[in-house]
Amino acid sequence: AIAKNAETLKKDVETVEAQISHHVHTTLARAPFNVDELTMYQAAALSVRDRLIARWNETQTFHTQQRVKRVYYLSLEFLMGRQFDNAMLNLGVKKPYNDGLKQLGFNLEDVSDSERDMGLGNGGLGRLAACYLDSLATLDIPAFGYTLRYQQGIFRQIINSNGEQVEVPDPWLENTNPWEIPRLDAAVEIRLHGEATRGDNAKGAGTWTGGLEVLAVPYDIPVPGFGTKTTNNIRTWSARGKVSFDLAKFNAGDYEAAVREAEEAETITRVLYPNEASLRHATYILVQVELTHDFEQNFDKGKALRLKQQYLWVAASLHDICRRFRKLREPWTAFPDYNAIQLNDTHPTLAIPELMRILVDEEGQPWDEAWDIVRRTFGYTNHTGAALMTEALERWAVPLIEWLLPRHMQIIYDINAFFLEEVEKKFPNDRARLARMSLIEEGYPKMVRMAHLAVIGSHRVNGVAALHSRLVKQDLFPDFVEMFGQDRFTNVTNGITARRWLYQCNPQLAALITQALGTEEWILDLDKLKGLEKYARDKKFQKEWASIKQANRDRLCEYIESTTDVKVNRKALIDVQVKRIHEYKRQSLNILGVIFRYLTLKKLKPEERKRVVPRLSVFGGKAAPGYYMANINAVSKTINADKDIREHLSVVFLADYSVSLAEIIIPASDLSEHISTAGTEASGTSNMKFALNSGLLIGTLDGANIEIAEAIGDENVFFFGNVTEDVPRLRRAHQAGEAQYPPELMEVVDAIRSGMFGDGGVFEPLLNTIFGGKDYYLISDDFTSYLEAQRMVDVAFVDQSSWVEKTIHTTARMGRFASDRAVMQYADEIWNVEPVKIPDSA
Ligand code: 26Y
Repeated sequence: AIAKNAETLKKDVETVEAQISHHVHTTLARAPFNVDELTMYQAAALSVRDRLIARWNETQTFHTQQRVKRVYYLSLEFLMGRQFDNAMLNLGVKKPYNDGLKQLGFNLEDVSDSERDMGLGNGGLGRLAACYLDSLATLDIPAFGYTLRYQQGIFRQIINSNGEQVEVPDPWLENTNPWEIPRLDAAVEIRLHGEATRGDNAKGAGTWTGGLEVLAVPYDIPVPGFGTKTTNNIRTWSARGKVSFDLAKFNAGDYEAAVREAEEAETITRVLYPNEASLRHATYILVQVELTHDFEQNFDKGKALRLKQQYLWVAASLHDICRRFRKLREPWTAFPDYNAIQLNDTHPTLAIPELMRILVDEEGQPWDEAWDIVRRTFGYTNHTGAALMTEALERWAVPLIEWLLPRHMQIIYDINAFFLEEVEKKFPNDRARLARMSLIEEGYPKMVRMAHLAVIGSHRVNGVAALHSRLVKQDLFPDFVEMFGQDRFTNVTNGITARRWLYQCNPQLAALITQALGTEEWILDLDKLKGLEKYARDKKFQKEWASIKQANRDRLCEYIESTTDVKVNRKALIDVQVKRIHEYKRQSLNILGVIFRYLTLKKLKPEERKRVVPRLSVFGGKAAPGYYMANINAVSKTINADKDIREHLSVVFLADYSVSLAEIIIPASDLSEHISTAGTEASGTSNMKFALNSGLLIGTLDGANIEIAEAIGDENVFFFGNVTEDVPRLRRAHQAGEAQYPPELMEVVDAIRSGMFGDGGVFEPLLNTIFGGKDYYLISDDFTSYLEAQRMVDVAFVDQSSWVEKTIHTTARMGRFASDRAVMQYADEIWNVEPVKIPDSA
């Protein structure tokens, strides 16, 4: 058998070599002496793509033939990271590619490094969508992801000499993208602006004509499941002008007008918006926009563009879904039997009035039947962690929607009118309730509350962790719970794919786990990690486990030393906080804690310092443009320059955090920080990735931290801080000027004011919110217990054997945080879809 395997491998390697050479010579038109790593990457990627396309075709054909129910995951973000390594692993061909490339004189890892991340997302929400697509394919669930093909993904982050973030464009498509298949023939026409009419009766068909038509062109990205033939699809839409068809303008000689219109259309998918906070900052200029009505109004140009993005995406996707449905020749009432559409937050909520428009205006369905179809089709996932702040919910100005989508505004008004009639029936004479629940918020201008529209247009609304789902009901939509009952609201705790976040990013640990369990089954059934428990106290196993962590630490340290000028102690406890930089995530609490540690170390004699566990504090993350973050770099500058302390404490900020960088950082971490103010982080997903990779957590009782501790044991998590229930009272105390500031915090503030970290200007905004303002995120209230938890970490780390035991238990108990579990829960409880195995002969 072994000889046979060797024979098969040899054949596979030869095939790989031949396929790569073929692409080098033909597709890329390179002579053999003119091949660099980038070319090699492109050729190898194209050959993997060929394999994917074959499977993709079989999958799509089979799904169509079998008339299966499909899931459509509508997400404005898919933070996929790199595809090459992941695709090879999911297809089970990494070994022959490794050997084949070696034969050709190349090293697989170096070749892989030529790939640019697919950064089509901001953070948690986008990465979650990517994990779910991996699980959907792996579980053989027929699914499509729908999103936009941004020419510029999330900006690249550079840190300037003042320690500030500079944003530069991310031209990820520059070298062409081997993972996508352009479908120029399948473009969809999308109308914007124009004139709308209502039907003759209250629920009759309306019309929408005129305005501007733009094209949405699909580019497909195959998503292979792990160890299965199923290859699903992410369809990304790219906006194009219709200029090539608009010969009238060309013939009239008005070339410039024709081109300008096309360029304006293409602007729609030029860039991914860096997040909601940036919309509040004044980074987008106000411009005058002419309305189709006889008055003019100022719109924020950025907001108008974002609404155009949302509509183009949603309209093109629904057009696609409906076209597929029409081929089945079923009545429209059967639509929800074939289609489950999941709204990833409120960004695709326009899909609700758009499907109403298609059904009522174009397909002649009665309004009430159409509304029933809509509700049975959609599910809505809320990710708004700041659940105590309803302002965080998405709202659009009525005049803006009227201007861009006049027919949809009418439909939204009508949905609202009929909905409020129902509310009135159930709760007579309750004007305040009607105002609270209305889809329209009164004011100048009036605003459409997208979350309310998403709730009433869906059959299920879910939060993303147990605590969060409770807050969604209590704080966000209590009136809707009373109206529709508890059953419409549910929880699906987030999950992560162990394929990327262990098997791929931590191959050594994966190999040890496989060896210990005697099987690779854990990759598909993460609960199997439980089998590691029995080795938790086994000295030999502990040693192997710890040496893998050290290897991963070394790798991160090498990365740090090659990208920054910081020299690090390789035996230091690596303490990591990597995530988007946001006030509520409290990187500030961490950096103030680092200062306190520094002050403490300074007070010790050199021989006393030697007894303190050495630390390397690693920060990373992108901030909304205009958000201050330079204080982290000010602190790191002072501490890293201090010769007495260097060995005991160093602080680095790693620029341009991304999925690929996460794959290096996470396996190396001993401790990671998930320290948001209680009730503000909807779930968090990196907490799961760190724990799965045998890192311990320090955190607040927030988001999924709580459930992680339930699973792995309280004794293995360093919890601190106030709980959600206490947050309102503490905030009131600050507002009333009755808050107490702990002495440790005052000591840190004195050090900052003394000029220890530069002139201190970079700390002013932070100190202002804590002292001048109302300390909304309760830094001062949680500071003492944060320091206490960090002391517990030091104590625990000294006893290495017991620390390693904790980390083994942690990994062993993370099974329930698999995205496979989460996706199965969506499939059973929300989508009502079944796995469909693609036969080998298909
Ligand atoms: C309105 C628009 C500009 C917008 C764009 C992106 C609004 C929100 C977002 C992104 C939100 C997000 O990433 N939320 C995170 O979702 C994760 C997955 O559920 C959670 O783990 C995390 O706690 C939450 O902050």
